[in-house]
Amino acid sequence: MSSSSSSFQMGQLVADKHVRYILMAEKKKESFESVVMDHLRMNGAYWGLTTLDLLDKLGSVSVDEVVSWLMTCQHESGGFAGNTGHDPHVLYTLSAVQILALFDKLDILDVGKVSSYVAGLQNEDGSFSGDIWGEVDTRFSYIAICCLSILKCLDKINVEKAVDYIVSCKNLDGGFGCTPGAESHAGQIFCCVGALAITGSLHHVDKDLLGWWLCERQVKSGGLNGRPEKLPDVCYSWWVLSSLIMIDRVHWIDKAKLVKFILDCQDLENGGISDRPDDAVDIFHTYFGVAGLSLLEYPGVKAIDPAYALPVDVINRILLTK
Ligand code: GRG
Repeated sequence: MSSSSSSFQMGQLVADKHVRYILMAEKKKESFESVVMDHLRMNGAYWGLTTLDLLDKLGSVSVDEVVSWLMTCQHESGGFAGNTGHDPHVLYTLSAVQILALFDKLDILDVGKVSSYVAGLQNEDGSFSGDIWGEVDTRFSYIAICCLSILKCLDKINVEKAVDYIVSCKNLDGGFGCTPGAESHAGQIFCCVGALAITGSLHHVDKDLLGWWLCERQVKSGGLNGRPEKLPDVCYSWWVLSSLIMIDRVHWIDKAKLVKFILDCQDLENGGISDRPDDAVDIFHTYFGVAGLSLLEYPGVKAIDPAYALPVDVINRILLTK
């Protein structure tokens, strides 16, 4: 697809409405959505704030308010919880670190403490648990590696073993699952490819085989699914597309059709993006829709890094400084 504006004539991103939707979602604390999201508010904050930054509207929120709430979620172990008073988990720890990175506030952290919490979750076989309860999943390998890389503390873990474990989750179809032998799924593929990209280990990926599996995720409507025979969902615009970019095979899908699918999932009146056209919007799909458009180089959306899931300017600021 050419990146000329003529390719984007089919519909338009109602960016201002999405910004308003995100800012309102934060205020509606009594709503059903807010109540069910309460325990994972840290993830919600990362999705909302990153979307605002991609749309160049991060300045609409109070940094001090967000950062002081965020710090109340830190546990004495160094890990972060999904909300004040909850238990820490590596999932929320990455979101907290990503939010601080967005605001250029990483210096508020006791980096030694946070990185020790994350590194302490590595198991003997190189895998990672999500918290003290021990569930193992390649999601947690990605999260630990991404988090420690942002904090410049990858030397606190055994990277070689971490990579070996991820490679042991590779399947004959070229994809990756959550544990060895588990079915390939686009979400897990993002995690494994992302972790391999960050650690400079992409040579373990069979790029043509995986690229073929990933581009077969595009269905008639232009949307992407997460595995064969499943329905398309806007969130896979992120999981599949970011993986295709990291293995340099993004030209194998029809980008214009995917742009149209994402734009068709917008609530044109009240803002927000849903999983599929005409479904209810939520902040998760709003983020992944906008992030997908960013990967598709949609005009007016800032570029996002496919491995770190943060705007490229934020990642450059972190990685290019000592
Ligand atoms: C920083 C972007 C970022 C991520 C952090 C949490 C995480 C790391 C990655 C999650 C990867 C993952 C497993 C995504 C899939 C999420 C999802 C929509 C799962 C639904 O699975 P099913 O089986 O749905 O319910 P399908 O689409 O297969 O029918």
